[in-house]
Amino acid sequence: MTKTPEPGPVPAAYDMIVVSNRLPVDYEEGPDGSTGWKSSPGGLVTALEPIMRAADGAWVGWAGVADREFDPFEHDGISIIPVPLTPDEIEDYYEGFSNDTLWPLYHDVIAPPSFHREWWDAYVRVNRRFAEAAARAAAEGAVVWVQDYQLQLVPRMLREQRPDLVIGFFNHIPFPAYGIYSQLPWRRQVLEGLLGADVIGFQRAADAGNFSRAIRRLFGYTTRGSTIEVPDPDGSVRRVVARHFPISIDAAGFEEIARRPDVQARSREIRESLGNPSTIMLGVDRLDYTKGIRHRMKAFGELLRDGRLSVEDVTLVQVASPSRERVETYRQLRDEIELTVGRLNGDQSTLGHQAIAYLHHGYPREEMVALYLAADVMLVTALRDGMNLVAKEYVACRFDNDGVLVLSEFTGASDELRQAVLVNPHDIEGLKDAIELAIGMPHRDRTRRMRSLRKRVRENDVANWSATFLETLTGTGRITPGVSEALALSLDALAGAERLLVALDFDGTLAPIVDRPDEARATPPARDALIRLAATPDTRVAIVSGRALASLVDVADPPEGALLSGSHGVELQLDGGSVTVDLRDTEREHLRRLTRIVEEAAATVDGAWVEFKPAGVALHTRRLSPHVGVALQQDARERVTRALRGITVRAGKSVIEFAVRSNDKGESLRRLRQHAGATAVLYVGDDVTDEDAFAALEDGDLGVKVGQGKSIAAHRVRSPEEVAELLGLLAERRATAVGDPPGWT
Ligand code: GDG
Repeated sequence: MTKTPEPGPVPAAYDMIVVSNRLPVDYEEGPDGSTGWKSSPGGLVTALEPIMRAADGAWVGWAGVADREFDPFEHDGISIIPVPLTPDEIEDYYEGFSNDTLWPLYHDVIAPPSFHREWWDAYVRVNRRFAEAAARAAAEGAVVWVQDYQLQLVPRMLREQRPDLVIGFFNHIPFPAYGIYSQLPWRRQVLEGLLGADVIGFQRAADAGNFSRAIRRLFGYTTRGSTIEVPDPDGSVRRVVARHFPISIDAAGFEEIARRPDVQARSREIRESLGNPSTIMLGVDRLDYTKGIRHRMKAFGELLRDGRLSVEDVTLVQVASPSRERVETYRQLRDEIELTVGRLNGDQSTLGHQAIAYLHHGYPREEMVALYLAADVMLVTALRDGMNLVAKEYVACRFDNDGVLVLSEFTGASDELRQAVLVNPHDIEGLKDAIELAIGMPHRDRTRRMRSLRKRVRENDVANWSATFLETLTGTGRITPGVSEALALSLDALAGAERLLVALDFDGTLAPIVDRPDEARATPPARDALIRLAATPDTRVAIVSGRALASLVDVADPPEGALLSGSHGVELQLDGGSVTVDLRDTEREHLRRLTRIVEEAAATVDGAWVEFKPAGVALHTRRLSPHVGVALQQDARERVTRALRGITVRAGKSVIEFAVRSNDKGESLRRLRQHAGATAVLYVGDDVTDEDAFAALEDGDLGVKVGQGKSIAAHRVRSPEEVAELLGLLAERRATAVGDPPGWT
């Protein structure tokens, strides 16, 4: 325990803030009256610590004790900002609304949720307090990452107070299907609260899907793939990303503990103290009705009763760590479980062998790891679980590649850990068979499965989880060089599509950016791959550019049969020739005036030039120094908005475009998809204007952003050279998937 710190000089403004119900430190009072703060190291803290330190971050949360106000302080290099709660608020907001309304509701009403208006009032009040604390602490443009179901109203409250912030939210528990969610009397308010975020993260794709469906049902907002279009009060549309980011653990940290000789010795000691059974089965859970503890005991009890297992050979160790003991449902659950354990042990144990070793305690992490190492079979039989980290921890500890994981299909972890023995815990017969299978599994099969599970857990560890989330949120981060493994997997899936559309931006994507736009050319390998793709059956290639169509044709030298979209979709060249949008008389007049205004602005600075397009003009500033360019763009924007109404303005890289028609690359991509009759689409782009196209992607499509910058695309590569690599891979795999066309191998 560290001493209670003096309220020290804490910087007033932070660039990165995490907001969660509980702080990463607990306030503790020792028996001798001493007080202090103790780290409560969880996966989240481990993942965020380095990021928080580097970003000079602060953590906003409750200290775990009632009615105590603490000043902000530093703990292990992280600034801590405690938020107080009164005993009534703990009862109504935390134990009530969070743990007796939302928790059971979001876990598919395994237990009946209670709905009380005074609980809701407390939830709103406490959420506001958290939002205000974060708003006070955040620097201009800071990133605020809100955690979990206790704080779903914070994103919107925060955005209202501080529209400058970048706000993320991660939901650690499932998000239920609409039929269940809609029971919540405050269903609209909660969704509105969440939509205040820029990125809303879920554990599974199915959770994100349920969330988007609820948004469509209750608000009728358009959703495209992982993007939700939220109309803002000023008439503009804000894009919110709702996607899955499966959380994980500090895999290397767990393995390190598991390799310690003292921990291994302890694991042998555990085995001996249980009477050296040939099989130790283990369950580790918070004592919670979602975890399926009763189901696993029932299955085990029946296997013993029917003589399929014997207590001489098999022992079940059940760690049930105390949880939410003031909530009535949890008290009842504890009674029921303890009754079951008592009966089962009474019926089945012998003097020398206990059927179940039941432990209602919390243990240090080392002890947990020793238990994982001792367990031949790990039982995770949750009825509903956002992820279940215990499953991943077991795998991470088994550096000996041994041990069998029995895993419920109703955990988020089962989406990734496919080599576990997957079970439906409601099917007791199936569960019994799975337990028998696990106990009797030959060594070779165990090793093969465990190796593959370990690879998965190593690849997606918690650092990867937080980096991926924050990258999506802020658009910055390290991009894996080349085509990442995840992207290669997605390309594989795409290559099998029935009819594929491969659509790409040109400048900065197929072609490196150059000073003179008429000199831009696709890299030779990219062009080669495009030609091969265009010649593959059921595959269409499209180039989607902001350039005027004529200029695009000149520089892109598109392959035979390619579809083209120029001027952000105002001009399309499909199979039957070129289609240019006809302008109405008023639009023509607007275009004439717009052109004059922008030319006048451009004439004030040497090196700027104007590009004429069918429905607009573009002012290029790439030959100017950045600050002169930005000032000129600003000047042009002001001149245009003073003189004309209804003009669409798009800022790109060293270019600002004004159009009298509001077409964008998203609309263009939808036209192209329809024209090609595509069942799946790949879109690759580097510019902000490509975000409209990413937003138009649907489930099963693939978006790849080139380079840094905020993006809703699911994947990234670094440069046009890597785009070429990606296209080469796709061309190869597509050819294999549909069969090589005649004429080339
Ligand atoms: C929620 C979601 C999601 C348990 N007993 C002891 C102990 N533990 C540790 C485990 C594990 C953690 O607690 C439990 O995490 P789970 O993921 O299994 O479950 P929840 O607590 O319900 O967590 C869940 C998670 O959030 C993260 O997003 O996966 O779905 O419900 O790390 O090892 N640790 C120690 N002693 C114990 O006695 N040291």
